[in-house]
Amino acid sequence: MASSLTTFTDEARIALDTLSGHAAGLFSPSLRLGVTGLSRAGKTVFISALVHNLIHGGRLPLFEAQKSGRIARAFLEEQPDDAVPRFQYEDHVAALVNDRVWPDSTRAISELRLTIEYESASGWNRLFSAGKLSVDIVDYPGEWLLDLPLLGKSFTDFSREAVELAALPVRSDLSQAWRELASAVDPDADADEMTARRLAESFAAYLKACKLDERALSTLPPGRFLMPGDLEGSPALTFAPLMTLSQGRARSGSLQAMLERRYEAYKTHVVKPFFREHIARLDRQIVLIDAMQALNAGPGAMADLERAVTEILSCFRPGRGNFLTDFFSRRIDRILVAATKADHLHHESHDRLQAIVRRLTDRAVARANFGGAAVDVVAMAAVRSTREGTVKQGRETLPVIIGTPLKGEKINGETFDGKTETAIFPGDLPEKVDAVFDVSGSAPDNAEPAIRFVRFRPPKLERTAEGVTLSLPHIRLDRALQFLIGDHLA
Ligand SMILES: Nc1nc2c(ncn2[C@@H]2O[C@H](COP(=O)(O)OP(=O)(O)OP(=O)(O)O)[C@@H](O)[C@H]2O)c(=O)[nH]1
Ligand SMILES: [Mg+2]
Repeated sequence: MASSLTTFTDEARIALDTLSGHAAGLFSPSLRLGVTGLSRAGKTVFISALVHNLIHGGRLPLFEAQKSGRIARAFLEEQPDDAVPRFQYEDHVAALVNDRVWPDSTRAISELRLTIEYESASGWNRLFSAGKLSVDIVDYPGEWLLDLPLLGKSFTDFSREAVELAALPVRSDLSQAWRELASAVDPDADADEMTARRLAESFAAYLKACKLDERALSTLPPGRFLMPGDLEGSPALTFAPLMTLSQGRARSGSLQAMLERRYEAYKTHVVKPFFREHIARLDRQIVLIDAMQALNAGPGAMADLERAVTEILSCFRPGRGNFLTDFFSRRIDRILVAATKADHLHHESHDRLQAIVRRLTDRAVARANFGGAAVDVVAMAAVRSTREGTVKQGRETLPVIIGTPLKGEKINGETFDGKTETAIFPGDLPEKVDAVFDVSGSAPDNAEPAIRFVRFRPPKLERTAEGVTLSLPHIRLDRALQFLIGDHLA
């Protein structure tokens, strides 16, 4: 009798919670939008440009609600999560608009609430909805996401995989110092803090080296070794995989036992809470990729990028039987894979870039154990730093892009001062998509890059006759917005 009573109250409480959650949802519907990508992919610039364009009524012809004049107002509100740092929108926009410099790198999670007041397109919805949507935008490093697969791996699995990957030809030179150190370590020796620290530091140095520009290799876990956030130096980060493992269970008090415990602590105190508190609550997700850098580095780097996208996708919408499924409280129903920085190409190449991203994403979707969500791709520039023109060369007319290269950028031996505008012929992307994925084919990794890549300063914003600054120019940001939130403003 007593036990059925408890069951009843429990159930009632859950039902009540659901009901009140529902009611709260009715009065102020909200949508959690995750923005991720590996470091320097363009997350901060994307969020700043998205918010700036919505608040300032930017030109967004492909964003239906804006185009049809149904958006009354968009403004920032206090975010719902008190423990998460706020996305410093004002600072980032000031850098972009006033100083014409790119915002500083951000190394942790942050959040911003943007509320949109709109008029529904259908009379029925107008009657029943408040015409208000709060979008909670969450910016977090892709490096942290790539940690999720660790939840399903023991310290032994983790060590074995790390050792295998480190020995691959693409990584063996970078990992040599760590491998030498690790092979001299006896897992059964007494636990020693200094040994643990030396191993962790050496392993982290190897992971960092993989990220160097010319290698352009994607990330390996543990993600916090590259992006420690506020955990730098803590015991949960002072571990490393072991080269040799003792047979059976590690002796209590041994080095292996210590590292194993810390690896488990990393999972418990870092990976799990991050997943539960942030990823599991998302409704929509955009994954930013720097396809241009990978394209320039060759088919090997493209294959590596494809692997990273595969891993990222399989974290979001795990298929049945995956250990991650249990953690999700909501279901992500739309994912956009976006290649940013398309303003480095002439518009004739934008569709080609999009076709390349589509191919990469299709292959990743097919390989990931993945079900259910709608996936789309876009080639865009959240902030367009160039305009287009043509240059006559002999009889030929070449399409060029015009912008102000950053101070110190070089092209053909010329070094730029950060003030002078320059026209650059960026080169074309190959018409045939296959060519950029063909590892065996004609294009070796050290071939001349397809695109001439110069980094430009953010654009100078036009002002109206009344002196009002216009919103930040972009390429296809509106298409991204339509896919990510458009249906919630219908
Ligand atoms: N031309 C152009 N460059 C861009 C664009 N978006 C990003 N960039 C460049 O890419 C760099 C990185 O962009 P961020 O937005 O800071 O990237 P992030 O993903 O937030 O990087 P972390 O905070 O370091 O993880 C910028 O400093 C710009 O140089 C864009 O739309 N156009
Ligand atoms: Mg950032």
